Amino acid sequence: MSKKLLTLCLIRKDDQILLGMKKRGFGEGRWNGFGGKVLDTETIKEAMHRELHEEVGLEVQDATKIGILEFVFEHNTDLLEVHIFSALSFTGEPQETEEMKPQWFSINNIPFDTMWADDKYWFPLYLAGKKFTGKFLFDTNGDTILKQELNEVETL
Ligand code: 6OG
Repeated sequence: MSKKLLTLCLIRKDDQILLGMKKRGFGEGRWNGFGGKVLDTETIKEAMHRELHEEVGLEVQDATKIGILEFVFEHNTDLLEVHIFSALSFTGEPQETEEMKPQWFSINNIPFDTMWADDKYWFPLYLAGKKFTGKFLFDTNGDTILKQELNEVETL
């Protein structure tokens, strides 16, 4: 297995959360938080800030790590370790970029049907202010979860 580190940042304002429609590449056609691969030259947190700026033009000051999830796809030797951050304030205006089209969603109306299948399991923990770790095995095309494990944790 070769491990790849990625980031994912979720921004919440009152009862709304900001998601982006991925316009190209991995996860195209799905709503998700903002993030991407951690470069060799940066820390995970630096990558989170860089990706947030590149994908939606925002800066956050108060991001805290809330989860670490591992994803594996059947017949694939990559293990994606995604570090998930939550922020409650930001500066800048959400901007559509080549990669993402941002939109605010009510936390009561999150578009799980057009998101990665794992999200419906861990979003309730995120929205309840909990921290978590988990592992998901997907089928080859990423539509179906074959095996999963999700745990609430005190610290990460
Ligand atoms: P780029 O390839 O665009 O980064 N990501 C996932 N997010 C969720 N919710 N579920 C998954 O299940 C995911 N796999 C990857 C991490 C990809 C972005 O997508 C996230 C990154 O933010 C399989 O550089």
